[in-house]
Amino acid sequence: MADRLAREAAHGNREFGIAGAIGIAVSPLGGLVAVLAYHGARATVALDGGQVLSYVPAGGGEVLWLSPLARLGTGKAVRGGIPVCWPWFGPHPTSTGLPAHGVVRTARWRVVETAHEASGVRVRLGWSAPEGAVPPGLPDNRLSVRLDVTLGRRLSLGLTTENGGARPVEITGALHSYFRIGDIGVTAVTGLDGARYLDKLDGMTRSQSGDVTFAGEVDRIYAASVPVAVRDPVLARRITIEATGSASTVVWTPWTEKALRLGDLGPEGHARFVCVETANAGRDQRVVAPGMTHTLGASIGAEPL
Ligand code: TA6
Repeated sequence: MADRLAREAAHGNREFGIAGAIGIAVSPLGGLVAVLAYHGARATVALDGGQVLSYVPAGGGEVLWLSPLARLGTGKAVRGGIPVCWPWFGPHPTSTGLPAHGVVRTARWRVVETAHEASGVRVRLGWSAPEGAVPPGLPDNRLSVRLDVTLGRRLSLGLTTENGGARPVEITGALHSYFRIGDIGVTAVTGLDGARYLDKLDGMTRSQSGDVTFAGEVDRIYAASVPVAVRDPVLARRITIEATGSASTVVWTPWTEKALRLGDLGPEGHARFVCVETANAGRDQRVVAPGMTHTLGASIGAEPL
Protein backbone atom coordinates (compact mmCIF):
# COMPACT_ATOMS: atom_id res chain seq x y z
CA MET A 1 0.00 0.00 0.00
CA ALA A 2 2.74 2.46 0.99
CA ASP A 3 4.73 1.56 -2.14
CA ARG A 4 1.68 2.02 -4.33
CA LEU A 5 0.98 5.44 -2.85
CA ALA A 6 4.64 6.44 -3.27
CA ARG A 7 4.51 5.40 -6.92
CA GLU A 8 1.25 7.34 -7.43
CA ALA A 9 2.79 10.42 -5.81
CA ALA A 10 5.88 10.19 -8.02
CA HIS A 11 3.68 9.87 -11.11
CA GLY A 12 1.50 12.77 -9.94
CA ASN A 13 4.55 14.97 -9.43
CA ARG A 14 5.85 14.23 -12.89
CA GLU A 15 2.50 15.10 -14.41
CA PHE A 16 1.27 17.96 -12.19
CA GLY A 17 4.09 19.14 -9.92
CA ILE A 18 5.31 22.73 -10.21
CA ALA A 19 8.65 23.35 -8.53
CA GLY A 20 8.31 25.55 -5.45
CA ALA A 21 4.53 25.82 -5.87
CA ILE A 22 2.69 22.47 -6.05
CA GLY A 23 3.72 18.96 -5.13
CA ILE A 24 1.86 15.64 -4.94
CA ALA A 25 2.86 13.75 -1.82
CA VAL A 26 1.90 10.90 0.48
CA SER A 27 0.33 12.36 3.60
CA PRO A 28 1.24 11.04 7.05
CA LEU A 29 -2.56 10.47 7.28
CA GLY A 30 -2.25 7.70 4.71
CA GLY A 31 -3.37 9.11 1.37
CA LEU A 32 -2.29 11.33 -1.52
CA VAL A 33 -2.36 15.08 -1.09
CA ALA A 34 -1.59 18.13 -3.20
CA VAL A 35 0.63 20.55 -1.24
CA LEU A 36 0.43 24.20 -2.31
CA ALA A 37 2.93 26.93 -1.39
CA TYR A 38 2.70 30.62 -2.26
CA HIS A 39 4.79 33.46 -0.76
CA GLY A 40 4.93 31.87 2.68
CA ALA A 41 1.35 30.53 2.67
CA ARG A 42 0.64 26.79 2.57
CA ALA A 43 -2.37 24.57 1.90
CA THR A 44 -2.92 20.83 1.70
CA VAL A 45 -5.71 19.15 -0.29
CA ALA A 46 -6.47 15.43 -0.03
CA LEU A 47 -7.41 13.50 -3.16
CA ASP A 48 -9.62 11.37 -0.90
CA GLY A 49 -12.80 13.40 -0.73
CA GLY A 50 -11.37 16.43 -2.56
CA GLN A 51 -10.88 17.79 0.94
CA VAL A 52 -8.77 20.75 1.98
CA LEU A 53 -7.06 19.59 5.18
CA SER A 54 -4.92 22.58 6.06
CA TYR A 55 -4.57 26.28 5.28
CA VAL A 56 -1.83 28.42 6.82
CA PRO A 57 -1.71 32.03 5.56
CA ALA A 58 1.66 33.74 5.21
CA GLY A 59 2.83 34.77 8.70
CA GLY A 60 -0.27 33.28 10.32
CA GLY A 61 -1.38 30.12 12.10
CA GLU A 62 -3.44 27.12 10.95
CA VAL A 63 -6.95 28.28 9.99
CA LEU A 64 -8.61 24.86 9.77
CA TRP A 65 -9.31 22.30 12.48
CA LEU A 66 -8.68 18.63 11.79
CA SER A 67 -9.64 15.75 14.05
CA PRO A 68 -6.65 14.11 15.73
CA LEU A 69 -8.25 10.84 14.61
CA ALA A 70 -8.32 11.83 10.92
CA ARG A 71 -7.06 9.12 8.54
CA LEU A 72 -7.25 9.18 4.75
CA GLY A 73 -8.39 6.38 2.45
CA THR A 74 -10.41 4.51 5.09
CA GLY A 75 -13.72 4.90 3.28
CA LYS A 76 -14.94 7.05 6.22
CA ALA A 77 -15.41 10.82 5.91
CA VAL A 78 -12.52 12.74 7.46
CA ARG A 79 -13.67 15.06 10.29
CA GLY A 80 -12.28 18.52 9.77
CA GLY A 81 -10.72 20.67 7.06
CA ILE A 82 -13.26 21.53 4.35
CA PRO A 83 -15.37 18.44 3.49
CA VAL A 84 -17.27 18.63 0.19
CA CYS A 85 -20.98 17.95 0.59
CA TRP A 86 -22.35 17.11 -2.89
CA PRO A 87 -24.75 16.60 -4.64
CA TRP A 88 -26.86 16.93 -1.51
CA PHE A 89 -26.41 18.63 1.87
CA GLY A 90 -27.42 16.84 5.06
CA PRO A 91 -29.68 13.76 4.83
CA HIS A 92 -30.69 12.70 1.31
CA PRO A 93 -34.01 14.41 0.51
CA THR A 94 -35.89 11.16 -0.16
CA SER A 95 -33.78 8.10 0.70
CA THR A 96 -32.94 7.55 4.36
CA GLY A 97 -30.42 4.79 3.58
CA LEU A 98 -28.01 7.12 1.79
CA PRO A 99 -25.01 8.79 3.47
CA ALA A 100 -25.36 12.30 4.82
CA HIS A 101 -23.78 15.04 2.74
CA GLY A 102 -23.66 13.20 -0.56
CA VAL A 103 -21.37 10.78 -2.34
CA VAL A 104 -17.94 12.41 -2.80
CA ARG A 105 -16.61 12.89 0.75
CA THR A 106 -15.28 9.32 0.67
CA ALA A 107 -14.51 9.10 -3.04
CA ARG A 108 -11.09 9.31 -4.66
CA TRP A 109 -10.85 12.47 -6.76
CA ARG A 110 -8.21 12.91 -9.48
CA VAL A 111 -5.91 15.81 -10.18
CA VAL A 112 -7.12 17.46 -13.39
CA GLU A 113 -4.68 20.33 -13.69
CA THR A 114 -2.38 22.63 -11.75
CA ALA A 115 -1.35 26.21 -12.44
CA HIS A 116 1.02 28.84 -11.08
CA GLU A 117 -0.53 32.23 -11.76
CA ALA A 118 0.43 35.73 -10.64
CA SER A 119 -2.42 35.78 -8.08
CA GLY A 120 -1.64 32.36 -6.67
CA VAL A 121 -1.23 28.64 -7.25
CA ARG A 122 -4.18 26.46 -8.17
CA VAL A 123 -5.01 22.78 -8.20
CA ARG A 124 -8.14 21.45 -9.89
CA LEU A 125 -9.53 18.11 -8.68
CA GLY A 126 -12.34 16.29 -10.46
CA TRP A 127 -14.80 13.50 -9.77
CA SER A 128 -17.26 11.70 -12.00
CA ALA A 129 -19.19 8.47 -11.51
CA PRO A 130 -16.97 5.46 -12.21
CA GLU A 131 -18.14 3.39 -15.20
CA GLY A 132 -20.64 0.82 -14.01
CA ALA A 133 -20.38 1.94 -10.39
CA VAL A 134 -22.74 4.89 -10.13
CA PRO A 135 -23.11 5.69 -6.43
CA PRO A 136 -26.71 5.41 -5.16
CA GLY A 137 -28.30 8.82 -4.89
CA LEU A 138 -26.42 10.42 -7.79
CA PRO A 139 -29.27 12.02 -9.77
CA ASP A 140 -27.62 11.32 -13.14
CA ASN A 141 -24.45 9.38 -13.95
CA ARG A 142 -23.37 12.19 -16.27
CA LEU A 143 -23.35 14.71 -13.41
CA SER A 144 -19.76 15.54 -12.50
CA VAL A 145 -18.03 17.89 -10.11
CA ARG A 146 -14.69 19.66 -9.90
CA LEU A 147 -13.01 21.63 -7.13
CA ASP A 148 -10.60 24.49 -7.80
CA VAL A 149 -8.42 25.36 -4.81
CA THR A 150 -6.40 28.56 -5.24
CA LEU A 151 -3.82 29.64 -2.66
CA GLY A 152 -2.95 33.31 -2.89
CA ARG A 153 -3.42 36.19 -0.47
CA ARG A 154 -6.49 34.20 0.66
CA LEU A 155 -7.66 30.62 0.06
CA SER A 156 -10.33 30.36 -2.60
CA LEU A 157 -12.44 27.32 -3.41
CA GLY A 158 -14.78 26.85 -6.37
CA LEU A 159 -17.01 23.74 -6.41
CA THR A 160 -18.40 23.41 -9.92
CA THR A 161 -21.19 21.01 -10.86
CA GLU A 162 -21.43 20.12 -14.55
CA ASN A 163 -24.58 18.53 -15.93
CA GLY A 164 -23.57 16.31 -18.84
CA GLY A 165 -26.99 14.69 -18.91
CA ALA A 166 -30.18 15.41 -20.84
CA ARG A 167 -32.37 16.49 -17.90
CA PRO A 168 -32.22 19.38 -15.44
CA VAL A 169 -30.82 18.24 -12.08
CA GLU A 170 -31.52 19.79 -8.68
CA ILE A 171 -28.59 19.84 -6.25
CA THR A 172 -27.73 21.12 -2.81
CA GLY A 173 -24.26 21.12 -1.27
CA ALA A 174 -21.73 22.86 0.95
CA LEU A 175 -18.09 23.58 1.58
CA HIS A 176 -18.35 22.33 5.16
CA SER A 177 -15.47 24.32 6.69
CA TYR A 178 -14.18 23.47 10.18
CA PHE A 179 -12.42 26.60 11.45
CA ARG A 180 -9.82 26.28 14.21
CA ILE A 181 -10.58 28.43 17.28
CA GLY A 182 -9.27 28.74 20.82
CA ASP A 183 -12.57 28.25 22.72
CA ILE A 184 -16.12 27.94 21.32
CA GLY A 185 -17.47 29.53 24.52
CA VAL A 186 -15.92 32.92 23.72
CA THR A 187 -16.05 32.75 19.92
CA ALA A 188 -18.63 34.61 17.83
CA VAL A 189 -19.73 34.53 14.20
CA THR A 190 -20.39 38.05 12.96
CA GLY A 191 -22.22 39.38 9.91
CA LEU A 192 -25.51 37.50 10.24
CA ASP A 193 -27.39 40.04 12.36
CA GLY A 194 -31.03 40.17 11.18
CA ALA A 195 -30.73 37.09 8.92
CA ARG A 196 -33.53 34.50 9.00
CA TYR A 197 -32.47 30.98 9.84
CA LEU A 198 -33.85 27.47 10.12
CA ASP A 199 -32.94 26.09 13.52
CA LYS A 200 -32.34 22.39 12.79
CA LEU A 201 -32.54 21.58 16.48
CA ASP A 202 -36.31 22.23 16.60
CA GLY A 203 -37.30 22.99 13.01
CA MET A 204 -38.30 26.55 13.87
CA THR A 205 -37.46 29.59 11.74
CA ARG A 206 -36.07 32.59 13.63
CA SER A 207 -34.19 35.86 13.04
CA GLN A 208 -30.63 36.32 14.21
CA SER A 209 -30.15 39.09 16.74
CA GLY A 210 -26.57 40.36 16.88
CA ASP A 211 -23.58 38.05 16.64
CA VAL A 212 -23.95 34.26 16.77
CA THR A 213 -22.54 33.10 20.10
CA PHE A 214 -22.36 29.60 21.58
CA ALA A 215 -23.54 28.11 24.87
CA GLY A 216 -24.81 24.79 23.54
CA GLU A 217 -25.36 22.84 20.30
CA VAL A 218 -26.04 25.16 17.35
CA ASP A 219 -27.12 23.83 13.94
CA ARG A 220 -28.61 26.54 11.74
CA ILE A 221 -29.12 27.23 8.05
CA TYR A 222 -29.09 31.00 7.52
CA ALA A 223 -30.84 32.35 4.43
CA ALA A 224 -27.91 34.64 3.77
CA SER A 225 -24.56 34.55 2.06
CA VAL A 226 -23.21 37.86 3.32
CA PRO A 227 -19.52 38.13 4.25
CA VAL A 228 -19.20 36.55 7.69
CA ALA A 229 -16.35 36.28 10.14
CA VAL A 230 -15.29 34.08 13.05
CA ARG A 231 -14.11 36.35 15.87
CA ASP A 232 -11.68 34.46 18.08
CA PRO A 233 -10.36 36.39 21.11
CA VAL A 234 -8.23 33.45 22.27
CA LEU A 235 -6.20 33.14 19.06
CA ALA A 236 -6.64 36.93 18.61
CA ARG A 237 -7.80 36.68 15.01
CA ARG A 238 -10.75 37.10 12.72
CA ILE A 239 -11.33 34.48 10.00
CA THR A 240 -13.25 36.07 7.13
CA ILE A 241 -15.41 34.11 4.71
CA GLU A 242 -16.96 35.41 1.48
CA ALA A 243 -19.30 33.34 -0.70
CA THR A 244 -20.35 33.23 -4.34
CA GLY A 245 -23.05 31.09 -5.94
CA SER A 246 -24.69 30.71 -2.55
CA ALA A 247 -27.68 32.11 -0.67
CA SER A 248 -27.25 30.08 2.54
CA THR A 249 -24.70 29.80 5.32
CA VAL A 250 -24.63 26.95 7.84
CA VAL A 251 -23.33 27.47 11.37
CA TRP A 252 -22.71 24.39 13.51
CA THR A 253 -21.18 23.36 16.76
CA PRO A 254 -22.01 19.95 18.24
CA TRP A 255 -21.26 21.05 21.82
CA THR A 256 -20.54 18.36 24.39
CA GLU A 257 -23.29 15.72 24.13
CA LYS A 258 -23.29 15.42 20.35
CA ALA A 259 -19.50 15.52 20.41
CA LEU A 260 -19.52 12.41 22.57
CA ARG A 261 -21.93 10.69 20.16
CA LEU A 262 -19.78 11.59 17.17
CA GLY A 263 -16.75 10.12 18.94
CA ASP A 264 -14.13 11.41 16.49
CA LEU A 265 -13.43 14.93 17.75
CA GLY A 266 -10.70 14.09 20.23
CA PRO A 267 -10.55 15.46 23.78
CA GLU A 268 -12.29 18.86 24.07
CA GLY A 269 -12.48 18.79 20.26
CA HIS A 270 -15.89 20.47 20.17
CA ALA A 271 -14.41 23.56 21.84
CA ARG A 272 -11.63 23.93 19.28
CA PHE A 273 -13.64 24.40 16.08
CA VAL A 274 -16.72 26.05 14.68
CA CYS A 275 -18.26 25.15 11.31
CA VAL A 276 -19.25 28.08 9.11
CA GLU A 277 -20.26 26.49 5.83
CA THR A 278 -20.64 28.14 2.46
CA ALA A 279 -23.68 26.35 1.12
CA ASN A 280 -26.58 25.74 -1.19
CA ALA A 281 -28.65 24.29 1.65
CA GLY A 282 -32.26 24.29 2.85
CA ARG A 283 -34.36 26.19 0.32
CA ASP A 284 -31.22 27.27 -1.55
CA GLN A 285 -31.37 24.35 -3.98
CA ARG A 286 -29.83 24.92 -7.42
CA VAL A 287 -31.14 23.51 -10.70
CA VAL A 288 -28.40 22.77 -13.23
CA ALA A 289 -29.74 22.56 -16.78
CA PRO A 290 -28.33 20.08 -19.32
CA GLY A 291 -24.93 21.24 -20.53
CA MET A 292 -24.73 23.92 -17.85
CA THR A 293 -22.67 24.38 -14.68
CA HIS A 294 -23.12 25.84 -11.18
CA THR A 295 -20.22 27.01 -9.02
CA LEU A 296 -20.37 27.37 -5.24
CA GLY A 297 -17.41 29.48 -4.13
CA ALA A 298 -15.75 30.47 -0.86
CA SER A 299 -12.89 32.86 -0.17
CA ILE A 300 -11.21 32.47 3.25
CA GLY A 301 -8.71 34.72 4.98
CA ALA A 302 -7.43 35.51 8.47
CA GLU A 303 -6.40 38.80 10.08
CA PRO A 304 -5.31 39.82 13.59
CA LEU A 305 -8.08 41.08 15.89
O1 TA6 B 1 -23.51 21.12 8.75
C1 TA6 B 1 -24.00 20.72 10.00
C2 TA6 B 1 -24.34 19.23 9.95
O2 TA6 B 1 -25.33 18.99 8.97
C3 TA6 B 1 -24.76 18.79 11.34
O3 TA6 B 1 -26.13 18.50 11.40
C4 TA6 B 1 -23.87 17.57 11.59
O4 TA6 B 1 -24.49 16.40 11.13
C5 TA6 B 1 -22.63 17.94 10.77
O5 TA6 B 1 -23.17 18.47 9.58
C6 TA6 B 1 -21.62 16.86 10.57
O6 TA6 B 1 -22.11 15.87 9.72
P1 TA6 B 1 -21.20 14.55 9.52
O7 TA6 B 1 -21.97 13.70 8.57
O8 TA6 B 1 -19.89 15.02 8.97
O9 TA6 B 1 -21.03 13.98 10.90
